[in-house]
Amino acid sequence: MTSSDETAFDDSVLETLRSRVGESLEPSSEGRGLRVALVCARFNGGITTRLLAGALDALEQTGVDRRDISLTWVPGAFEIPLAALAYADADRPYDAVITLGAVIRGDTGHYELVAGECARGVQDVQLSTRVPIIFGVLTTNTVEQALERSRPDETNKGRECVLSALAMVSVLRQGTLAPS
Ligand code: INI
Repeated sequence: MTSSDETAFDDSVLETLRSRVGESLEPSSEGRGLRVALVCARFNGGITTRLLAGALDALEQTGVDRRDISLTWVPGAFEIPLAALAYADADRPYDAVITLGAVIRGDTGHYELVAGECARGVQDVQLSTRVPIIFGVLTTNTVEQALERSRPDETNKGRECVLSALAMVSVLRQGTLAPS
């Protein structure tokens, strides 16, 4: 979910904040030269393909070359972390992995298990490999909410995930956070 108008980041405060710290590591949305992997669940595919379309549009707009994008389809959200790990610890790891799925409470008795284990697995992979693994798995109460968060516009969760991926790759390459 994106910030609301009331709580969104206000760029005009950045200059002042920069002047009050020794180092300010700030995200970029430049995708040129980056290799990005997408892991997309087939379960609730009517929703996940909308997320994927939003992500692919954003990758193109931010300059990521089509040949630098790899896409893997997995059965459901529960399988996402394993595929993300395979990308993140490959011989030539991807710069970021974007995971896309939809877990809808109404559909399942084991909503908490599927959604919770997917989130835990994604976090485990990024902390153990240091490769940003972006959580683009919708967890909603209804199909309507999932449709709302996968609209083909600026609010599309898949699009938001691409910007998060580029942001994390860029800050992890700067200043104190850059690998020595
Ligand atoms: N997988 C999802 O991606 N979303 C769901 O809502 C869902 N439900 O409702 O159960 C779901 N289940 C499948 C699960 O992710 C695994 O693929 C399956 O359990 C096999 O391991």
